Amino acid sequence: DRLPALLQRMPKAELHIHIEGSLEPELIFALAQRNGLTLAYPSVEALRAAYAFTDLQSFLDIYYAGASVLLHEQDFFDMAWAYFQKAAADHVVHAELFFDPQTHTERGVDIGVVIRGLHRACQQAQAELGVSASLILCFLRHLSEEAAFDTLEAALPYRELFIGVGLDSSEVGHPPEKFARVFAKCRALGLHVVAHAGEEGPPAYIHAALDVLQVERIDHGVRSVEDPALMQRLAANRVPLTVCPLSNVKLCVYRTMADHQLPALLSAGLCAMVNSDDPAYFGGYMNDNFLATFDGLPQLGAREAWQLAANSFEASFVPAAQKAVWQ
Ligand code: ES4
Ligand code: ZN
Repeated sequence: DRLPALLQRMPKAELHIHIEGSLEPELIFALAQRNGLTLAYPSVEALRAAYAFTDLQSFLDIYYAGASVLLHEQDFFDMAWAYFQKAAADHVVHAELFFDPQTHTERGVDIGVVIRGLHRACQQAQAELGVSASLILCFLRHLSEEAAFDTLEAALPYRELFIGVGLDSSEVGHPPEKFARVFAKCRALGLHVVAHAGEEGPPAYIHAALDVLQVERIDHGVRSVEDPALMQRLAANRVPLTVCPLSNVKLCVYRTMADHQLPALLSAGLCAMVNSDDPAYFGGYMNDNFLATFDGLPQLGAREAWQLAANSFEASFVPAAQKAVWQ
């Protein structure tokens, strides 16, 4: 079967990767040692054994604990550089990385330390791996809109080092409307805008992300299949959905990969594509996601593989001239 080789070798873009979610247990322990920190887990194996999630919140608790070893600019660089090497091996030629500044500023880390470290890794990825990369600052939706405004203000000295903003963390109970004003300000600043919606939250959150936040892409969005009118809207407007198959199975959005709705999204003409979300926690990077998805959903074949790659470039925030080269 030549499909696995096609999945691995086809050039693709990754548009939904939380860079803190690429922190492998080995690097968590190495950074803890380097920074003189003690972890709540005795070993790499004990930490990895704790990666058994029942829902989004059970994951987020351990994800924020893992990120607590990041203190210095070099730590952020090392984390992102490790990710770019994995991405390049999977023929990711363009990546748009989410980062969560509030996870670090709440621990006293300066936002400039975070952004400069990540930006330096992005520059080295282009220079040494030929991977183009940009940064998307995410607001934590379980915190207040005022905290998001404070984060945006602190990030403005680095405005040229990130291309957009997103909205992540605990979805249910924190609808898009909560962040209407801060997203309006971000749009006025010329930032791209995206939001997680319809991962655990209802289709109404996807409508609100589009109507109230005026986002250009929906992160996850898999619960749109419950709302036929929403499906038509997403297809007609080519609103991209950055789907993360292994994430959805690990967080029990679907019981098994065979239950995943990616085939339904593609059949309905939506601009969906495959992403890794938090690869260190969910069982792998881009190629692992493609292999698991096509293995669990045998109705997907070479035609869909090509469509997913084309969709990833169409949905990316790169200039049209560059898209034309990749597509
Ligand atoms: C996340 Cl899978 C997921 N959903 C929402 N927020 C997140 N942050 C990191 N991974
Ligand atoms: Zn995500």
